[in-house]
Amino acid sequence: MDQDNTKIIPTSCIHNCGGRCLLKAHVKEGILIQLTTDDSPDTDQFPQARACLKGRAQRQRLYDPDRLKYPMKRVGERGEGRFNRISWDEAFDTITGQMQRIKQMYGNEAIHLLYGTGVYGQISQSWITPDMGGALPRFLHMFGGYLGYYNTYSSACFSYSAPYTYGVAEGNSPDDLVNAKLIVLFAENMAETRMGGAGAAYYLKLAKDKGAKIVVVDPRYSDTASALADEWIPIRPTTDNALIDAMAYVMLTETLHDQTFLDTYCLGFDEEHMPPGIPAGHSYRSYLFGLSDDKIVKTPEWAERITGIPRDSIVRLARQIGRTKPACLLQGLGWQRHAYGEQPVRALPVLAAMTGSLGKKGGGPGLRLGGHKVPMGWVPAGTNPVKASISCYMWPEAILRGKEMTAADGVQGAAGLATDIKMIWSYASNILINQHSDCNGTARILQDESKCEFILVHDVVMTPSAKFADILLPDVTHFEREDITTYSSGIGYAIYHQKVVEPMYECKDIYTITSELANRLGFGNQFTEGKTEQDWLRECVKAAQDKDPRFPAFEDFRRQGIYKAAPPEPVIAYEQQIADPVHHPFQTPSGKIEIFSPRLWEKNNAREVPAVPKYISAWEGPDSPLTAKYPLQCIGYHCKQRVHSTFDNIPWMEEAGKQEVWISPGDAEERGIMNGEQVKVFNDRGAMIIAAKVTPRIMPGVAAIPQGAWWSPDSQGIDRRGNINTITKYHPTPLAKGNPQHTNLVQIEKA
Ligand SMILES: Nc1nc2c(c(=O)[nH]1)N[C@H]1C(S)=C(S)[C@@H](COP(=O)(O)OP(=O)(O)OC[C@H]3O[C@@H](n4cnc5c(=O)[nH]c(N)nc54)[C@H](O)[C@@H]3O)O[C@H]1N2
Ligand SMILES: Nc1nc2c(c(=O)[nH]1)N[C@H]1C(S)=C(S)[C@@H](COP(=O)(O)OP(=O)(O)OC[C@H]3O[C@@H](n4cnc5c(=O)[nH]c(N)nc54)[C@H](O)[C@@H]3O)O[C@H]1N2
Ligand code: SF4
Ligand SMILES: [Mo]
Repeated sequence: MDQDNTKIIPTSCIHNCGGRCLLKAHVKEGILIQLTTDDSPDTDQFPQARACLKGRAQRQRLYDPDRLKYPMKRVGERGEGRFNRISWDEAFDTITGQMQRIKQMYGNEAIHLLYGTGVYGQISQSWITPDMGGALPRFLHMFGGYLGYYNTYSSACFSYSAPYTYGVAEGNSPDDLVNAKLIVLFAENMAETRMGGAGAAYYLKLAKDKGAKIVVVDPRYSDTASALADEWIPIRPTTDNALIDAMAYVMLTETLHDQTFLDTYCLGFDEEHMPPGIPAGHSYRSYLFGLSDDKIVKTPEWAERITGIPRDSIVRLARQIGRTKPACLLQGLGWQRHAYGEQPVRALPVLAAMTGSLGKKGGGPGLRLGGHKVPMGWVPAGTNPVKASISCYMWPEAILRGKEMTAADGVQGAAGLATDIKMIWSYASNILINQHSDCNGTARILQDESKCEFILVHDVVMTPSAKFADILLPDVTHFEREDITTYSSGIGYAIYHQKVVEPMYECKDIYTITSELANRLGFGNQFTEGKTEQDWLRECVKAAQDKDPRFPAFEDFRRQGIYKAAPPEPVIAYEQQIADPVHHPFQTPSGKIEIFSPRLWEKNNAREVPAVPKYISAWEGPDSPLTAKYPLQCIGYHCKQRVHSTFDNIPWMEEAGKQEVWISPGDAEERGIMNGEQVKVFNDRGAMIIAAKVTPRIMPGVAAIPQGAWWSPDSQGIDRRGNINTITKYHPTPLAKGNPQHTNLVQIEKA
């Protein structure tokens, strides 16, 4: 407390940005008057958990006059956004009534907990996986369960296909970047996607200071490329496999590869190392040299035609990688949010293996960065009595035709679904309309009340998804409750966020809501065990202390707000497997790095799910017949001004990054478009009006829109804010059933 009665209370920022940053709330007379951030010494080992622009703007969210203030029920058509105020009593009665009715009529499997990533915390977590806990899954499990999901919108193709190569996906931790001589980033824009002070972008900067060469392969001259790269290689979206194939071809023909490494650790690189029973011509090498079905030799000239990258650049990059051993080849998630997003994920590891870069400092397996972990307990959720789950992306299909869905549609845990989805619980999620593909198509599904009969939304503001609620509940922000958060990509920090102001308006947090619902449903005591939020948090810390004896006492942790677990050394992925392959095989069936995957071979779908990673021409890719009508490839990207859709309603953020479509000068000139002019971006699925950013920072033939803008259709159905999901397609990827939201063809014209 300083002399003018201002208290400084540690808190955090809690959204899904891959970071986790410390905030310090300056509170005077119950009002949060200022936010500052981590000012402890900034060292390589313990970088400050400094907040980015968004964390520092959190007061704008807390005191946003448009916050939801009381429970409401829908009075207009679904999606229209007309609501009446109701009491909490009525809200609770309606929810328990609907839950019981739906359970009785259709069974618990008809209740779907929607993917949503707005809140991270050991009590209030919104993104739920079976190994996590939290109040919401605990409550739903006790009610008899719900239809859950696997996959994420983030990394469906990555997480699903990397294990086919490696068994378990690992990566070197970000603090190892400083040991690298050459870092090649594919579809990885960490300057925007890992922005916190303790994030990967910080280590990339340290690596550059130490002399690492940095190359960025991206259709856009991203912030990472502009701030840190020595070279930018623009590429047509969906074509990275062709680039990688041609580089592998160059390395082989110039003998730049490490044959001993391949012979020792890999399955299926060449015909000499194939699993038994596979006919000749199916190794990766045969594919490169035109000895497999397509008969095409994967030369740099071939790749130039597909990728748009000049032949000489391909050869130069291949030599640079081949001559720098180890090389740090890193993938972001941008290239796997595509039509055949499974393929590049498994292709880059081939180059990593060819250069023998695995298991070494300054190298890596060609996957994503890994990280240091910090132990922490959860509010225990128990297990879900409903065993079936769907890919998180396929819920609209499960509303329309759930009963028909089987393993072929990606249903896991059961042969098929017993019912269509009849109720959606959407907590801290804008997936319902904004973040899922094809807003117009999704709206049509949701508008039909005979399909999904009840939609519950719990958020802090009237988002586009909130407008589709039948019952809309106002949440507190994390400043108005207590929790602990640990999730961060890279560095192992745990952060305690204290309640810094009292709950505003009639807002209620998820623990209070689920406790009250449990009471009314008759299992209140079992649910709460008589514990307050803080009691649960003490148990979470106790679990952490059991695993890490240095974890501070609860009161100290709460007062300090942050615990920085000491990372002794960088994590080096597959270090043991490389050092001692006999005792530490890879966790694949063969124990090898499966460049050729027998498990994929058995899928018997060589065109869309090949056993070795291949270039597959995308359904809305650069050589699709649809380019005649819609000639531009339109990708989205994750931008610094928002975390997805969170912060889109905060005007300050528009000053940091505008909502505009990137278009190259040539494409703009052809269409008579000037920088800053309003343009129409459209295809058969929808249209939006948005400002044009005419810039050489994007590859000709490609357009890019920052994802996450709030879908705002006018009376004609034309989106006026520029939500890229107006034009994205619902089309699950063949293997992972993931979201190909960066694969879209559009036309752009003057508005
Ligand atoms: N076209 C396209 N679509 C995409 C992507 C893309 O690249 N392109 N990216 C995808 C990815 S990777 C992801 S992870 C998803 C993310 O999609 P979502 O998980 O929906 O993420 P957000 O848009 O941030 O929405 C989170 C919601 O939480 C709310 N929220 C924030 N704080 C609180 C709180 O304290 N309490 C409550 N109750 N609510 C809160 C916000 O208002 C917002 O409505 O989007 C996916 N959609
Ligand atoms: N500030 C901020 N940070 C975030 C988020 C956010 O919304 N805002 N979201 C967080 C979440 S949940 C996630 S999942 C991650 C997402 O992280 P990513 O998925 O890695 O982010 P994207 O911006 O979708 O893609 C990264 C880059 O890939 C490029 N790209 C797109 N298609 C291709 C392609 O075909 N080939 C190549 N080579 N490049 C391509 C894009 O131009 C972009 O620069 O970010 C996290 N961090
Ligand atoms: S990097 Fe992420 S957690 Fe950190 S302040 Fe920014 S938005 Fe919040
Ligand atoms: Mo994500």
